[in-house]
Amino acid sequence: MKIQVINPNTNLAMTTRIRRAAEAVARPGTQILTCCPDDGPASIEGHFDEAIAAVGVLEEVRRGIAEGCDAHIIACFGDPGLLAARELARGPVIGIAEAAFHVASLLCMRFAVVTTLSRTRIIAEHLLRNYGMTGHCTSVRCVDVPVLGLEDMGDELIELIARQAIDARDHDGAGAIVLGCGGMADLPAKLSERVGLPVIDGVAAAVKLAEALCELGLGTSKHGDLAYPLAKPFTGRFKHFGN
Ligand code: 5HY
Repeated sequence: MKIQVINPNTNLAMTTRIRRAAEAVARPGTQILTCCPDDGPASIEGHFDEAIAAVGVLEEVRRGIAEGCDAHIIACFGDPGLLAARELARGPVIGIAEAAFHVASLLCMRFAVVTTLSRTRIIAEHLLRNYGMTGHCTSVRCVDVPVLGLEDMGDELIELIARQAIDARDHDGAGAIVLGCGGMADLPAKLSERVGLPVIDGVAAAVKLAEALCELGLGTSKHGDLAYPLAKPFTGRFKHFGN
């Protein structure tokens, strides 16, 4: 089985962290193919970044389809381009936010999200609403660290996230914590021990869900809502999307 894991931003160090997290949980027979767009934002921290990054996601999905990938994972907590990617693909396409929400909802009555910047809280709230998960989420908390600042923080970052997670546990009624950034993919074990709750990283959750769907012989429904895009010419820099 080949699973494509796409980091929608262009930061190679973050792509490596995401790759390691995916490979750590993949079955022995699963090949993880990680990638990130050549063009696009170095990090995704708002609606504008998401919109630009979504085009890169779609280009990577097209490439993954051509390379025979069985499933595709969008490893950014905003799940940029998810539905458009599902129109392109026959295999499962899984966003790490949606994956993490569903896994967390199986473990507790109410989970909390701990993400990066306060300005991205609304993105997580929109996803919770769109995925029908609002009733399962007690709060979206932020550590107010830029996405690319996560890498160099070490234990300081653990403490910042743990503080929010403990407050969510003690004051919001959270029974589990969802990590709201692909750049936090290497932190669940340390945080779970520190906080005493299940801590879910969407990269790992998405890999296991993708494996399960592929092993069940299930892929994206191509009837109706997520049918392949209609054939039409595209012009200019998007000419290669045309058919
Ligand atoms: C992510 N941004 O997972 C999101 C996290 C966020 O570049 N990768 C990014 O803070 O929205």
